[in-house]
Amino acid sequence: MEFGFPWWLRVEHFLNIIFLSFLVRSGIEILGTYPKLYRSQHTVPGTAWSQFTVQRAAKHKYYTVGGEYDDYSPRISLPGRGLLGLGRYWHFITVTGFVTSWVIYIVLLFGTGQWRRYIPTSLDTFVQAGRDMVSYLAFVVPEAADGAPFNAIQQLSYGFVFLVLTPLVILTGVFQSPAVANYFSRITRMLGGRQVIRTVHFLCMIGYIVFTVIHVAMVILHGYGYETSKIVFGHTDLPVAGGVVFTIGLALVVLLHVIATRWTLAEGRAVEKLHNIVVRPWTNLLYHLPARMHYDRDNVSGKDVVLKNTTQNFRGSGRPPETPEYLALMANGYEDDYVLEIGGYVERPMSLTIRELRELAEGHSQTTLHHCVQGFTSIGKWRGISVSDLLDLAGPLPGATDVVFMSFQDMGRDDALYEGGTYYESTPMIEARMPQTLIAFDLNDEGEIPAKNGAPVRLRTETSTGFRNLKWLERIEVVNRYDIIVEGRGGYFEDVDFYDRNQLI
Ligand SMILES: Nc1nc2c(c(=O)[nH]1)N[C@H]1C(S)=C(S)[C@@H](COP(=O)(O)O)O[C@H]1N2
Ligand SMILES: [Mo]
Repeated sequence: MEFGFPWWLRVEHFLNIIFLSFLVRSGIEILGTYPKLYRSQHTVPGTAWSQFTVQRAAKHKYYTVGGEYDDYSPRISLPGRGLLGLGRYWHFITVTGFVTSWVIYIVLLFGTGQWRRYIPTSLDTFVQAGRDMVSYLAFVVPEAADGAPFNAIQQLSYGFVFLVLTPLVILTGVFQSPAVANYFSRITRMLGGRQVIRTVHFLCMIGYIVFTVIHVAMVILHGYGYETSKIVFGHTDLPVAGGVVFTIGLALVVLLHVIATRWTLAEGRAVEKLHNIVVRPWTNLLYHLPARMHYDRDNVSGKDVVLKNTTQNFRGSGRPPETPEYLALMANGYEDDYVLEIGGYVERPMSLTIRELRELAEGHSQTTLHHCVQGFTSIGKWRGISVSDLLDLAGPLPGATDVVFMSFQDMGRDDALYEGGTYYESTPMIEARMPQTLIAFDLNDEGEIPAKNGAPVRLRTETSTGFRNLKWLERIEVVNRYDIIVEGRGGYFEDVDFYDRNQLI
């Protein structure tokens, strides 16, 4: 068979330079907001196996996570400056292209028989790769085997990148989604759990970077013009033109990065629109994966026995409300004073005390993993009543589309890190009706939820990232449209920052 360099392989090569560089830069932005890697699902401070930050300790004993952000220069990460939401938008926009083109590539590879260029058909390839290595170490460029496009080492390393590293990075990427991880619970366990998956995803990035460095060194060693002529024109006849065209191509990729970075820093909402067009069609499918994973808090895995006080170790994000009203509620014991109002587009508006909530819940609990969008996780056992049961009691009117949750907390007032007004969140009906969408009033059988984790009552949406799990819940309102509330994006962080409430990943 004639291998050569068919046009689709050359196009794929160029696209991959764009995709991988965008994925790495936006990936660094995401990692930077929580630059620590863990083995255990409880990301207890001090137990990271690796960290990429100079900040040693959290700034506050409980409200740790906001202060653990690192922001990098826009020259390094996309878009830089710790803009996690926008980094995620780019990561998912690029992923859409990267995965599509990889699937097409694999189909063409196997459809045309070109897979033989990567997959060794005999053990001799491995033996030959050993000889090639010795040859490289003596600074002699090893020859390609008869009829093959590359030597044995190249064959094996390219094959590894396309057929091992890429499927692995896609798999571990998909399982970053709480919706996927909670639905395919067996696979999540098999892969070692959320933090191991996050670590492997990171190591895949290191794999791509190491591969790229060696690959570029090899291209230079083999002859820049000769190699680029192959990947530009499909043959070795035009080494000068090949070198020039390829170098211009690389310069255009750099220019694309500069434009994308500046555009993102200046026009975040425009990037959000692009994201909504490209990414939402597939992230919306995640609404069809109801969470069903149950963790066992006492027997999560051998590594998790470091835990002494699980509730204290449950990470906290955001500061509790500081109004006299909320403080009085906490001081007086909210058992009697707190009432949860459920109203809006319902037949029977109602208010429920904690005691009533507890009776209606009939001891129901769920033990789940909290996935903060920054990357930390904590396992907690939540007692509460499902939103679906509450909706059945209140009776949504025909045409009700969303459920809005409002907090006692005003971010501008209560948290020096933020601006804006009341913290709120909304869920489309399909998510509100999921079995693990819960109104919780008890964490880890302690009889209550600690103030830092949302006392007295909070929302749990287990298919989604942490920011949507509203704490310090004051009121629930069923609505027939959410796009006329505040900025119309469905939640506090959606309005003031660049987060997508429909992005269950
Ligand atoms: N009212 C309110 N709810 C909130 C937040 C907040 O700042 N205010 N932070 C969110 C974020 S970003 C996360 S990760 C979780 C954290 O929950 P925890 O503090 O119990 O870990 O709460 C979410 N709910
Ligand atoms: Mo978060």
